[in-house]
Amino acid sequence: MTLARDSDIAIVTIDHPPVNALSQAVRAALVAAIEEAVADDEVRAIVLMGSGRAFSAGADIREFDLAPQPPHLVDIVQRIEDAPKPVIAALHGDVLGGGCELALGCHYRVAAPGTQAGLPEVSLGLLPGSGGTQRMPRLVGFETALEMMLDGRPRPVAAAELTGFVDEIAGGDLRASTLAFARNILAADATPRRTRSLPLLAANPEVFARHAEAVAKRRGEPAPTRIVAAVKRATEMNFGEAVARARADFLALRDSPESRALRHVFFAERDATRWPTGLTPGTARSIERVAVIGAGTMGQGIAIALLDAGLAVTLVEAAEPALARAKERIAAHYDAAVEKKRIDGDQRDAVLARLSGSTALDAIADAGCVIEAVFEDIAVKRKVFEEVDRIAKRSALLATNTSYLDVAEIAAFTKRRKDVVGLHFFSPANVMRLVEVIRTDASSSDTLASALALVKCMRKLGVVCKGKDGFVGNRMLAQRTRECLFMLEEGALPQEIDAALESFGFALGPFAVSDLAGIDIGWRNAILRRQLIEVGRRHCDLLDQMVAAKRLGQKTGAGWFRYEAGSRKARPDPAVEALLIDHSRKAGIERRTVAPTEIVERALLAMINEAARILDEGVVSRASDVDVVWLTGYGFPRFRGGPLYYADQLGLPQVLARIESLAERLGAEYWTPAPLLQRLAQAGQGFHSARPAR
Ligand code: 3H9
Repeated sequence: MTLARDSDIAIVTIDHPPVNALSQAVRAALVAAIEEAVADDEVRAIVLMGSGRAFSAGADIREFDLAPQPPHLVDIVQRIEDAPKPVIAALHGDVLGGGCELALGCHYRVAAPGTQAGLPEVSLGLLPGSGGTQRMPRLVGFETALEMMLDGRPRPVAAAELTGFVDEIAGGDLRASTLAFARNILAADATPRRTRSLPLLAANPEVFARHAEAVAKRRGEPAPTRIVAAVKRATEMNFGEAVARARADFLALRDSPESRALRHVFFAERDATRWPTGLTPGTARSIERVAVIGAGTMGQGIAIALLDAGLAVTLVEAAEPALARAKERIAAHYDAAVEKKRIDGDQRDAVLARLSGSTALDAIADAGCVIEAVFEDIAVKRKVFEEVDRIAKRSALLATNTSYLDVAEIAAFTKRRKDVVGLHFFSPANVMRLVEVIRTDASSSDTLASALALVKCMRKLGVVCKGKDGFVGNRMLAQRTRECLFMLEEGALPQEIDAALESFGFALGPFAVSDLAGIDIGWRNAILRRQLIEVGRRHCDLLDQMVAAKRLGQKTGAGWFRYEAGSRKARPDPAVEALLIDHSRKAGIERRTVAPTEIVERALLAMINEAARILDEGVVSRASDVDVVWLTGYGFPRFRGGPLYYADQLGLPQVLARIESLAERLGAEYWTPAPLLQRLAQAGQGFHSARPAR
């Protein structure tokens, strides 16, 4: 924190890299600086700004696990608002959460162009606890304030909806512009304009009712409901009382399991981007052009993601009609973006000018990276990689988008195994954030660094893993699928399994997802897995039956559910129930009711037990990486923190005991507890106990 003077104006600068989080020490220094400036008779106005890349990203999230330490932000904001001299916030970069509340407590706000303001507390299972629920509506109205607090998204301060938030967008240098603004205020003899005293726009009760209805659908998240209630209090009670109530709600939410889980997610996502422990750091090569081999749905999605990242893309597909179709679809994607006004026509043309296509593999020769996205068949991959090895330039990063095959085996098709990694994108590849970055023992550190830099440049989250057979995500998914299929043949219906897992918090149940993706996709992967792993004793051929009956999911209007023409709504299908009853009878299984608790337990524990093996084998270097894969790639509810965080909350002795009891009831074949789970449970530890200190 620094306190400087420009003639009769004091300049208080928060200086706590990297993002000026408002830790206890920062808060204490801030109060002291404000008090000093207020007490100084020569100071007539105060400018509050932040150094570095942000005004402030808000409260220090690392402190939320500790008891609240004074001075509390809510009191500091009040102190600033009560100051007898004008306080002007000079905003730049991120102005988030408590940082935004600090700005709201100032009497005026000047912002640099490009500043982003937001109240993202909801993403951490919280509500704004330092007066933001009462001050933001007074500046931008109830509708915008509620939207900001409920979606948590930062918005550019120049956006029309934030007009009331900023008094001026700085034309040039922020400090100079804010000082000039302050002098105008002083020249006009303007008194402090306190946000709390601004009139509230008449609130339309419909606004609260509509938002209350929308948040009721956010199952398992207590914060959104409390946000709507807190903002509504602005119309029901006096300002001080409403701020105190919001502060109490904030403290209660801070201690809730959902907020703890969401804080875990915040740090887990950042930890995932750290270099894996124990590996020599590498240097990323610069990559400007990427060749994508295979122009199917996945190849197209990867190409769009690369184009969006500003890279040049060469799309290679064996047959001309398929290549033409892929290019048309990519162009249609950008046409739609123009229609939705996300980009303009010139931007679309500029993006498409970076895309070229060829039916000849020779076109990959000048690419800095080659991503193979062809059919999931080792013989096909072999052919492609032998050719790639011959044609690609020596410095190129070579990647396969395989979702199950052994990347080391694919790398061995080349004479440059050190340059090969797996880049497992998730469909649709231009939307999904997760990429499993698969290294082999032969991949060099520079190769890994290059792959991670490429993923980061695509604004995706790369989780480094090793291995084969589904890596992290699909390997755990296979276990969950197995257990869900077993439960179908024991008596559950797809809609019952989906409902149980949706109540747990998944946006879509596994059978609705399977219908969406295409049952044949899961079936093909299952066949592949049968070749890769030892087939267990209990085998269920329900997937084969669905494919044989041409029930492939939404695309055929019938899968685990039925779909009416033009509708994506999954409706229970008596034909599926009949198929299951017949199947169980033939398999000699007496059908019974499978309770929702059993469904959730078996689905989750099957995944957790496999994750323990994944961790033990060193497929990932941190337990939190497993969480990140499921949170970002498979719709695991964020407020549950991820599968291994969830396991830790259950307590590993309990997880172990339940798995042992399932082994007794259902057989040890699929329910033998993973050795790591046994070791940790016996040692009284959790999966995350070994989390690196920050
Ligand atoms: C709040 O304010 C409550 C109030 O209503 C009331 C209180 C009473 N605290 O993300 P990055 C670290 S709740 C602690 O990699 P980017 C982060 O861990 C808070 N640390 O960079 C990382 O550390 P490391 C509401 C924080 O450029 C480093 O900074 N605020 C915090 O991609 C760089 O971060 C939020 O929810 C923090 N608040 O993104 C904002 N913020 O280098 C949360 C960041 O060791 N933050 N760090 O890995 C963000 O959204 C992004 O970090 C931000 C920068 C957009 C700021």
